[in-house]
Amino acid sequence: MLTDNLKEALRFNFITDDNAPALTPVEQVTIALKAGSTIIQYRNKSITPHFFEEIITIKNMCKTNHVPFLINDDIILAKAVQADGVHLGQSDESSDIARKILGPEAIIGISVSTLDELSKTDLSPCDYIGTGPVFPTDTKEDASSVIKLSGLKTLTEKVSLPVVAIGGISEDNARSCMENGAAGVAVISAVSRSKDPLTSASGIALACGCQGRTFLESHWTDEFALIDKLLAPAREHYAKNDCIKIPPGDDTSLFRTIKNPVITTDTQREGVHFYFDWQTPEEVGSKAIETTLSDLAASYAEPVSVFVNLALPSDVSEKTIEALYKGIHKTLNKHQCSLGGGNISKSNQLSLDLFAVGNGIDKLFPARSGAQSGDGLYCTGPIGLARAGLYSLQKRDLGFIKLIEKFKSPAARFDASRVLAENGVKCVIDISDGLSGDAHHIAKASGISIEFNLNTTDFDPDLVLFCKKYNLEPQNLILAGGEDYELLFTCQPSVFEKIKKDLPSVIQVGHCLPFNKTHLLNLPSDVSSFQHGK
Ligand code: TZP
Ligand code: MG
Repeated sequence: MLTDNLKEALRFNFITDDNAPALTPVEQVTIALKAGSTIIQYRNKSITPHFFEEIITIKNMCKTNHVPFLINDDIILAKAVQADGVHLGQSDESSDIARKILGPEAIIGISVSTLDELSKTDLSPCDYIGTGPVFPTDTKEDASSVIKLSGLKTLTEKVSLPVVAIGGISEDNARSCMENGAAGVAVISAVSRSKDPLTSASGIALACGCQGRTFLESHWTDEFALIDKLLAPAREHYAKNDCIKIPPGDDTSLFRTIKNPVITTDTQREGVHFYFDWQTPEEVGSKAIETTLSDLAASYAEPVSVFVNLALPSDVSEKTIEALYKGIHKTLNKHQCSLGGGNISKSNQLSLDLFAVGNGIDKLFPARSGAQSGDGLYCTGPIGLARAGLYSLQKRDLGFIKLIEKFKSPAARFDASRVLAENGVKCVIDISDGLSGDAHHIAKASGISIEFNLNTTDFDPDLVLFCKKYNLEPQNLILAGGEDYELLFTCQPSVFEKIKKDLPSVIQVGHCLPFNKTHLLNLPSDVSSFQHGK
């Protein structure tokens, strides 16, 4: 941990009291965090495995509120619950072993009360010292003798590590500890057994230069209550949707007859398909629906219902999940599609598995195998923008708003899909993998070759500006960039002329030829298809 951050974090240590008459450790920590405690230590002198849930709850509360969480005495427990560190006593395992087990980032504190103990303690693996009791205390029966403020001062002058004062600390004397060299104070009973714990904790916070915080509610714990909450808008929608007979919430959803059922699935994984660094949970939810429905648009199917299986790490807050579902519901509503149901399970990584059901049209099911030699290759709008938008975000260059929007908020092109269907277009695919990758899918499935003819006058002006700034070739982003979710299609040039009247943004990007050695012709050698995660 950075030294400056650690010093700040050590100002107000709250240590849990496993024996407090009125407040559970979870209640104590809630109050301490609200008051402004900067680090929490879990201390329980009669610990059994039974307390595991309590520890995890407190750890999650700390994580949500960005406060480090330490375990008292037990290095293995600290490792097991992935605590931020450990506080060791003189008779516990050595700090050297703690460092080896918990790693270089862990916070390791050690109790040192006297100069004699100081001379015998290896401080090199430690980040801070806890010293006391500074004042008389009833909380620790085997505490050594009181060292008073003078003892505290002597110790702080002898060591370069930050020193935390402990023992009998209250709102009345916390400031004096800071004035005698302490980097912070550690408190148990002045909070856990106070008649007015929040006021006492706030007084201590003030004395140590800390501020109260808006307490962020912790993580999801009750799967069923959460599912209920998340499905509520879907039940409202059910009343208006004549395709679903039984609303979500039962074991299955019963659909009225869907004449031409079209079904598709998609996965969105944090760190592969989305990053909370630059996408809000609402944007992630919205994009997950658009990208899944985009496959229906490419199949001329009107969306009916989407099922979402959510894999959730336990430290994701309910607020984040609700925002994710706000995006999901908003986008489903936009497409007059319902949430059919889903599931939530615990996982190490946040991801969404989505399944969409649509109603296709009679007689025509467009396929990637439907291209013929003599067809043109067309696209419903400018491409390469989403990849450029992703680069802008990675470079923290937020000026390219249109490009960033295209990456963050693509739209499933149902408007274009209807026009293509009306004109009998037989070969359609949505561009998720980049023009070259998706054109290759078409060429291979249709047994033809595709020659690209990109027209520079069709290049999006923002894309051109971006490429100029970063010395990139627009055609490389167009051919290899993914996630535009425009529709790529082939048809006779005469059909294209008709389509263009209804969809002016349509552009030609190539044409189809009889198969000639390789499926893609005229492809720059440095272009490789976009792959997620690369
Ligand atoms: N170590 C030295 S004194 C002490 C510990 C754990 C007890 C601190 O508790 P309180 O109630 O804040 O005096
Ligand atoms: Mg101890």
